[in-house]
Amino acid sequence: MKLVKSLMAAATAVAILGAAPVAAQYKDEYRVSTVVPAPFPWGIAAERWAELVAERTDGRITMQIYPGAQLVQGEQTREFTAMRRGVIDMAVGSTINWSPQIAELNVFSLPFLMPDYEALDALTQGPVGERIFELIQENGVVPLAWAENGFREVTNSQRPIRTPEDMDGLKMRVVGSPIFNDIFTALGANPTQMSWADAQPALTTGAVDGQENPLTIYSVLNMHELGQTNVTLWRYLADPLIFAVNQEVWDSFTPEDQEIVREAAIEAGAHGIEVARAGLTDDDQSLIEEIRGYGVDIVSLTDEERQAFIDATRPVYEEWRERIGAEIVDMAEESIANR
Ligand code: X2X
Repeated sequence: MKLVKSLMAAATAVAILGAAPVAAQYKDEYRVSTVVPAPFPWGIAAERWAELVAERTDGRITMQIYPGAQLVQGEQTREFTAMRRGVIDMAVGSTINWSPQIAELNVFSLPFLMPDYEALDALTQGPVGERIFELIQENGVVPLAWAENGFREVTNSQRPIRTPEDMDGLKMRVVGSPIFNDIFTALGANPTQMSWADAQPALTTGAVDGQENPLTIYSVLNMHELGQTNVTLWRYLADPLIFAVNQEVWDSFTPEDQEIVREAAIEAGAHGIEVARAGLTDDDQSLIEEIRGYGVDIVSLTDEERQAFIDATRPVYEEWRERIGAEIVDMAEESIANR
């Protein structure tokens, strides 16, 4: 009898509410994927996002961070697909790691396209960023905000690198987009693609001579203790990070909560960018000085020296212009020229 009564009450409620959407059940926990945890700036950005959301939703939305791309067994280039399918609810992911699914994301990996932070901002905050967000949305994932891994500098255990010839034969760990293989092959090095999980033991054992990553990654990992005592500041490319949510998860949130999650991502992204750039700007080189203090040989290239690297990688740039899509590359070049 009780059951019948409550069924009737439910039926009445449905009748009264008509077609109004019934609030979907929220999950106890939303799984957020990253590659590196705090205190890397990437992990700090993800944590800030989770904290702000927990605070502002009074705990309705609890986000748990899973670093090391562990939700895809460390295979960071599968992160985007897993998020699309709902294996991952949310992510703060690198454009490099999502580029196997969305070729246009390789625009950030075109060698020597972005000479400085203003150029990077001109892309993420301009029409290129808008187009990238549209593409992510078309692929079934909701993009919310940008953060930053950073300009990727080249390091190795063998010798200082000042010219492309200095890279000859160096065994380099590279990340999972084929453009990296092409760049390092063009420079005469011997690149091997590896996940971040595999890269760390490879550096520790000396299975590879070198790698490329932002100096924040270098410094948190104390790479100078892993023999990476030669650093060349060449600013050949930078990988932004994107905050995103699986479409079904997004649709299950009330509009009010959607706004909270988006706003929190934007604020966490701004904070993440600040942390990612600290000590690496023209006015504040303190992180570079700290690394030099460990006895690391840090090479800054003159414009002429940098030009030799630009020339050596130009064929790769031109080949990838077509693979990425000439339209978005043109748009990027224009945004940078007008920055
Ligand atoms: O694997 C890397 O080098 C890292 C941590 O920078 C990325 O995930 C792109």
